[in-house]
Amino acid sequence: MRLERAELRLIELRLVQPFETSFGREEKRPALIVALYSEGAVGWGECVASSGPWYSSETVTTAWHVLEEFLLPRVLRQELAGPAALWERLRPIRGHNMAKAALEMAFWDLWAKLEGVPLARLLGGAKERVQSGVSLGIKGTVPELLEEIARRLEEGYPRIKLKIKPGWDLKVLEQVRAQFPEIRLQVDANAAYTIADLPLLRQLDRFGLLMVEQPFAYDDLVDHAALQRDLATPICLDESIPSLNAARAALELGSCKVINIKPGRVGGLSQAVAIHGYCREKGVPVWCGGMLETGIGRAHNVALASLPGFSLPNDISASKRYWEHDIIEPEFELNEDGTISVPKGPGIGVEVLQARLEAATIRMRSYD
Ligand code: OSB
Ligand code: MG
Repeated sequence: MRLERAELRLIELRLVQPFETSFGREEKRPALIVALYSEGAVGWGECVASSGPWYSSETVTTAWHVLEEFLLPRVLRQELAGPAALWERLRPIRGHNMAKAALEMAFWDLWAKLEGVPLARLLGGAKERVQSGVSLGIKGTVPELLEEIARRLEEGYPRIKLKIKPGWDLKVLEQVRAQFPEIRLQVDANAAYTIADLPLLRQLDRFGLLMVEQPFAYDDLVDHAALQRDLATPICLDESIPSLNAARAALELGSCKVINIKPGRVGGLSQAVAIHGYCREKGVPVWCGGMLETGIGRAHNVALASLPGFSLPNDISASKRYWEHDIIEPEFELNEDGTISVPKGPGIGVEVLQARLEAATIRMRSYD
């Protein structure tokens, strides 16, 4: 297949409610959308970088630069035999996984559409529904958090993830557990602690958590291994796993017992599938994380989470948990059994609403 044309588009959408983590608060979500055109079809990808280098070193601006100057020139007008061949052309560029992923995922969607098959099936996924979960940001007060947990449970979310940071941890969890003793609960620190917090982190074992996600630095594996030796609760790594090699190192060192796979963080779906395969061989459960994606990125995540190793609830919530109006149709909805359905149409299986996209666009450029 020959890639005929590409479009980069910077959009911005307002979140229905601000989202606060240990690294900051977001009220609006910028997203870099990639469209690839070939043989009358279009493939869509979404770059999950945010406006600043907080979750990772990438931003929407660095991603645009790397896509325009280095990634697109390596693939436009080229004859590409499939997603593996595309990855071989992107691989020599170091880092910039979110920029690579946006392009790579658009290519997977395009490829699946030209083959006339759902992306989920092309990736090797058989599930018709994926387990949903919801990630709740840091709130101003504990009662506000308790109220939101109650509301999310009422909506049907079968697993709650809480963001924690020093000062918003044990006391909050005590009150959450007092009111909700049985719910499936996990926490995510987004690297807010250090090994000096070991005595505090040991106490997390009291709360019956499914896992504690990324307590230490994004580039640490050694301290995570020390903590995991001391903790009965499984550690899950997110930021510390940018590649298959990092996943291998983490499992060899005993730095975690669970891995959160985000295609954007690892350079795309090929790498995500490779990490899934490695974890499956090792008997390590995985789940798909989220980055407050629009329906485009969400559709990719749903396809990935349909693979068999995604055995834990994913950070894949319904469209309306994030947006008043998503940019795709049909929107993703939560089923009564706490799952999200995998679309059955070709590619990502959802329609991108061009008018919504145009209305949210800040900058657009076409490349051929
Ligand atoms: O660490 O998982 C994270 C959102 C932005 C950046 C990092 C993270 C998150 C989330 C939200 O937890 C998950 C979602 O998209 O629902
Ligand atoms: Mg995380």
